Amino acid sequence: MMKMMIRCLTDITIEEGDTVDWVWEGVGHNVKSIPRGTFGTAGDDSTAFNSPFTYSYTFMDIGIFDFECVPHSSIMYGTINCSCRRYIKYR
Ligand SMILES: [Cu+2]
Repeated sequence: MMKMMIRCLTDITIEEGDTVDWVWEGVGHNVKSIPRGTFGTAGDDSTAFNSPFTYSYTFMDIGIFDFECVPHSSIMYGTINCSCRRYIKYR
């Protein structure tokens, strides 16, 4: 499991099956995937949550996933690069 703080310009690399935790340190934040619908906190753009609050999502697909905090989208956003596990699967 990977822990991260939601801050500006957050770019991390994980492996498929890893869980990312967004841990609130303040008030009035949310998480929306870009484009929306892949992951994110419940509610619409105006729905925000206050500390203490954690949003977790397990990435099962390889890809590049952008996200933002809608109320602070100009400064709170990032990219999660989900790569394949570093072993070869024989089936
Ligand atoms: Cu925010």
